Amino acid sequence: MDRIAIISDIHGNIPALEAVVLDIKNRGISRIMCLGDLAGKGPDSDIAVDMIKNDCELVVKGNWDYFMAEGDYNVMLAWHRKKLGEKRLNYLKNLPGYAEFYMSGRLIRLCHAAPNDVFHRVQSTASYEEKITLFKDPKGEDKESDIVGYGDIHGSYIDNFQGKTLFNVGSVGNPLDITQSSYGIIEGSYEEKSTSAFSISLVKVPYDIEKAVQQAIESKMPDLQEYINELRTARYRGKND
Ligand SMILES: [Mn+2]
Repeated sequence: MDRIAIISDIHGNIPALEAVVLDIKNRGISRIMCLGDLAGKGPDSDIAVDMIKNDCELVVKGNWDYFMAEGDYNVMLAWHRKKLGEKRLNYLKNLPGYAEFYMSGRLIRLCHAAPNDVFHRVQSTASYEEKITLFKDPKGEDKESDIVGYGDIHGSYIDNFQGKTLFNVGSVGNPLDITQSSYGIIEGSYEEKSTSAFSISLVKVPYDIEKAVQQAIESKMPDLQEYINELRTARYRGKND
């Protein structure tokens, strides 16, 4: 059996990333894949990119990674871009949109939001009609996947329907479901096309939120108060909606 940890949405929060990487190592798991949004929102996008580049065997692009590398200029983006520097921005720009492989006889696709679109947001409450579109072949051919894993919405869940399994690993650095870092583990036979047992588990890891808040304050980052509220409450921009 092979075990692979799947992490997403780090958003420059290093205490959260360190807690998750430690939890993964403590379980004896050596393989990590990342579903994007390494950068932006939090104070330390540069360190997040360096750690992910070093620790992960596969990384796909998120909408914030796109904003960083290719989005229109604004003051907030300029602050994060300055921290990232040209080399890391280039790394983010060249990340792939999705990854696919077989595990225990299932074709798995991993992406940030949708395999063909970093901006196509599918909430956990979306209809099956909407969710099923994520399984389509991003190349426009007929190779439907059996399983899709994604990030983007910062809240983890697993859903089974129409013979498919959809899972979201939540967010390491900016969780918006509960105030703990989130990631997933898939277990099965990697690159094996014959069917055997396969599992997905979703892990929640407590981390030092006040340390992350302190680092954000010291960095003098933009949108500071909104970020702090999200870390402390797991509510988007600190509001109930
Ligand atoms: Mn995100």
